[in-house]
Amino acid sequence: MSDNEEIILSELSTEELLELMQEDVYDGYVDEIVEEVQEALSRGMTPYEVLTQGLVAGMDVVGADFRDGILFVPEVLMAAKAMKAGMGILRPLLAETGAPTMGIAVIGTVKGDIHDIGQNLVSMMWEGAGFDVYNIGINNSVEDYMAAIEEHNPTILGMSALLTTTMPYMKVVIDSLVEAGIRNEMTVLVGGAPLSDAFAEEIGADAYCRDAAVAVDVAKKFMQIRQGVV
Ligand code: B1M
Repeated sequence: MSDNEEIILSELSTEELLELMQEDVYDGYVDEIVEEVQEALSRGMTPYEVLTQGLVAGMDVVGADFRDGILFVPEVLMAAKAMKAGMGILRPLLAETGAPTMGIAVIGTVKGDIHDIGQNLVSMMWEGAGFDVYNIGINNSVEDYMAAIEEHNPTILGMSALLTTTMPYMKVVIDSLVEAGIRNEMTVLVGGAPLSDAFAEEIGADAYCRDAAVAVDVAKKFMQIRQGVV
């Protein structure tokens, strides 16, 4: 909101606060988002509620308007910056569960793709669930994944792709794991808006994760299977 300075956050209902947060993600207002996230947390909302009902909900509208040609790359970059500022506050809170290590995870966005908000969220949520997470960022080639696997010896490999043009690269990575004889040493989980269960199956991944919460549940489930618990 452009006239945000006139708004007294503490006087808003929680519903209004969340609406404002969504609008300010849309408008790319970093300082306002920081204040609103803090206000929402001070009201007792959980970090996950603030994330999903405020920041992610705002980014959903950005996505729809980007698709429809109402917003363009510079505006979307500003929205991403505001979203990241909010996520910066939530990150330590999501991670602070003190849970014992569940396993080691490497996650990164595939080659040709620079979208990282979703995979950063998954990283944070995995950390919060007790995984040691190595986030290798964006635009990862097979060689990048292999180097990270060699260095960290993960039990879970997560890959993210947001573009229909980059999602096929996930299969290139999985095929390389098979060729190297290490595919069965880890669980491969994939995610990103254009993917589906059928796609994950087709490329030989263990599962598709619709969102970060699902990514946590699925990762835990596979860890239990590996440990012979279920
Ligand atoms: Co991009 N972009 N973008 N973009 N962008 C999309 C993806 C698009 C759907 C927009 C649209 O048209 N509606 C469209 C793709 C169309 C398609 O392929 N079918 C698109 C396009 C076309 C492009 C460009 C080509 C635009 C251009 O230059 N003309 C370009 C490509 C750049 C590249 O990668 N080479 C581009 C660029 C950008 C920005 C740089 C401006 C910016 C990215 C900034 C950043 O990430 N640092 C951007 C953004 C922000 C988006 C949208 C608007 C939002 C993505 C996002 O962050 N969502 C997006 C529209 C949309 O997705 N609705 C769009 C919020 C995030 C929390 O959700 O990433 O889905 P998401 O992650 C979720 C789940 O998918 C899942 O969990 C997450 C949390 O719940 N998940 C995983 C994700 N990864 C996972 C990994 C896992 C598990 C779960 O591993 C186990």
